[in-house]
Amino acid sequence: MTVTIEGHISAKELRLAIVVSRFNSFITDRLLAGACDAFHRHGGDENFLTVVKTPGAFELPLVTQTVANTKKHDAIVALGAVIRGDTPHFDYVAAESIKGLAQVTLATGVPIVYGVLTCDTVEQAIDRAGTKSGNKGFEAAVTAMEMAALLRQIQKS
Ligand code: INI
Repeated sequence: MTVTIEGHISAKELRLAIVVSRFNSFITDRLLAGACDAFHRHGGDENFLTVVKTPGAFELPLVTQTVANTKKHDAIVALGAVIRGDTPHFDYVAAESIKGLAQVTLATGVPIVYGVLTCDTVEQAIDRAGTKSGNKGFEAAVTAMEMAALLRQIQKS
């Protein structure tokens, strides 16, 4: 018989950390609001939610790693907004944040969901932070719920 393992989407008893960068805070505040909204709408307990703020997206990997190593959270959502400017800085920050977070999730075994916008324009970022294209923070929090449940299911099976 085939065994199919899938994570359900619920925040009940989920210990969630959200690590969010302050750079481009007019966008990241919206992502944070979306992630918190998802957590509460799916039955999350305020006492199980931790929010940690970093200066920019470049700092997300180290801070997320530090949070993950406390082993106090079932999943972590990393939120940020990297918006292209006139210099190659965008490429370095975007590349390092995704590379670093991918390393942290594999090294710690804690599900880390990448909710960092990488956009060419401010308009694109606005679209993804609660207007035309939904809210990436909300989506990232839902993915974190599924990943936490999925890993738990795999360990139980
Ligand atoms: N940080 C961001 O989160 N988004 C950006 O768009 C950005 N740009 O373009 O400069 C940015 N830079 C700051 C960076 O994350 C670090 O905080 C900084 O370089 C200090 O290490």
